[in-house]
Amino acid sequence: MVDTRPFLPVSSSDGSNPSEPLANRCKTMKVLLSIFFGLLVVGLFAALLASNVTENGHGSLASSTTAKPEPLRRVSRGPAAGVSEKSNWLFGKDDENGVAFPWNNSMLSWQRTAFHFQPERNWMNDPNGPLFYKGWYHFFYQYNPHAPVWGDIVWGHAVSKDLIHWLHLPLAMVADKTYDKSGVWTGSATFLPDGKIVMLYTGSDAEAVQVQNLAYPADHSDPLLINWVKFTGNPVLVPPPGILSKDFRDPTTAWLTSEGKWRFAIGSKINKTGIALVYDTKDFITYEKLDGLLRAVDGTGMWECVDFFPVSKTEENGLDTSVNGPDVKHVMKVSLDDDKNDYYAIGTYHEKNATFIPDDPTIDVGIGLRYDYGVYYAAKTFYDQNKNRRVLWGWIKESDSEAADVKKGWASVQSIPRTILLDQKTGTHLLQWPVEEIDSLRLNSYEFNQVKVQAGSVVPLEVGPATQLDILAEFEIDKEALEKATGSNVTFSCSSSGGTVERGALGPFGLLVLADDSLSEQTPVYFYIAKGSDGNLKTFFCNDQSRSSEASDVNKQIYGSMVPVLEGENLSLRVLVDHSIIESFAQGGRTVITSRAYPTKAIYGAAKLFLFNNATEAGVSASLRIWQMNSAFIRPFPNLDNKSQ
Ligand code: DQQ
Repeated sequence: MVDTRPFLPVSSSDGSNPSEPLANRCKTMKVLLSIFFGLLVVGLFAALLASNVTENGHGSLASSTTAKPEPLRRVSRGPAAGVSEKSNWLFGKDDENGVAFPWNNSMLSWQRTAFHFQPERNWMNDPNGPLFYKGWYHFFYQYNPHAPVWGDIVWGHAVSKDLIHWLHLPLAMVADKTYDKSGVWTGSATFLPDGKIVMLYTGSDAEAVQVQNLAYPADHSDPLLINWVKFTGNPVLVPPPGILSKDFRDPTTAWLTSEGKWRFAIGSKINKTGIALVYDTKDFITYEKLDGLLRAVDGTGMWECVDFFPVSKTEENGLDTSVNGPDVKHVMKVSLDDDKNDYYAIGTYHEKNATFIPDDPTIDVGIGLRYDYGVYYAAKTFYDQNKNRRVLWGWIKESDSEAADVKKGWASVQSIPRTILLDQKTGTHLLQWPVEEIDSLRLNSYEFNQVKVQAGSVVPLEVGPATQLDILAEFEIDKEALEKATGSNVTFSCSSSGGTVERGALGPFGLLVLADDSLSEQTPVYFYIAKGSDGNLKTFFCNDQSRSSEASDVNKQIYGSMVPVLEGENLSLRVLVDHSIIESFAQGGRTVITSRAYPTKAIYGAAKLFLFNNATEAGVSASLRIWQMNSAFIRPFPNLDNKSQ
């Protein structure tokens, strides 16, 4: 079941004949290899001649390839297989026959991240079954070993001692059984009281019916958990009556009931209502479907990757998934297949009837708050018993074209793992923050104190190349201007209020990241304060991608939402810039936005950082600490053959 050669080239299914004698196949292979390498050398030489890409002293592109624009071709296979579109295809209404920007190798290689988790090549999507075991953090993920587009999904696997420096391991599970022949899809891990692990995952079976399967480590004494066994009684669950065969997926981590049974949820829908089905089991072999639903919300469509966990009302640490009681709130998260965003609600779990009731039904799960207002999907948490915290992983997909992904040879990254806590000050929001281990990548730092940024100005921040940064910033806004500004009842929203070019009395102001000297490319990460006609202030946190790239075939949405700012708090920001990813956290992580930016000029040494203030009235003063960030050198696990197996 386990493929120990995940990163070797894989031949297509029609390319080999299993009945051919081995010696013949070896001979054919040698001939093919000689032809292949011959062609490769000629090809590389031709590519070198054609590319002619150099960098000048400042690292900016001196010249570039001018490959002819190509029509974009759609290859995604998600919808036919029973999940919706997985790649980014549409950028505008008429892009069905759109034309690709002539990306050159230099631009494309710059996009690869340095300290975010990515496989060496090909496609990745959802995080699966994260856990800590015998000194290692384990990360499994949806992976296509054959191409940089979604399809042929199996489980990739990597380990790390610190959630940052990852080492790739062989694939954990491949699609080798009837019950997962069309794909080994998303699943979650549960620790049993004796320390053993069970993994429940969705298989898309030979007929593309979604079923639930059980797997477990072949050898619990192996800290690397390299080999996995699929239970002989699989599938353990099939779609129940009333649920369509392609609407039954992504089991959660199980939690214990007070009767000692395990309980978990599975996402589904009935017509347009998103629902979470609930099952109890004593042994993960036989299961009882409960009559009620954990939650159902009209109009939200299919719920993917449901997550359900407790957060403490009183302490700053994470809680094991089975914890409940008066000092605990519960968080329910659903990934909405219809709009590809992760929504959460905070509320109460009622064990007796297995339901979740949100504190505020107007911001119920799927219609209220989001983990992240940018590119972030299919997130999953786990309780890290090593550091007594709950850690959140999320899939950050590409927002360029599939055609560009095929050229790059890879698609998608994972967010920096984030600790996740209840914000005890507001009680209404969660706080997400990059795990503390990321600080180990900090190199030289730059400090700027009380930098005055007048209304309508831009201030450069000299920090060297600005493609791998950790930025902490605080802004103070001119108090007099705050008081003087006239209120209005015009409603502001990041996505529809024109981005940073729309000026208000009290904003926008913040940072321009991945900007070139002339600011022809820039991605503003900013605050906007709106004063209502009642005199009340509302703060918004936004990310404007509209000028992030001169390329036409990338998504240029403006993202963001409201962020609560409490009495006495300064406006604060943390931004992680890692090549084509910008993860930004406002007010300690109450509102978070992840953007993908694909600049064509603001890359390598030409990527710069600026402060800006485009308000018409208020000046701001900014204090910052900025670190250059090291690479995490994510690579294959060394000398694996000598390790456990
Ligand atoms: N990805 C998996 C499904 C899940 C979806 C397939 C969410 O299990 O519903 O790759 O991105």
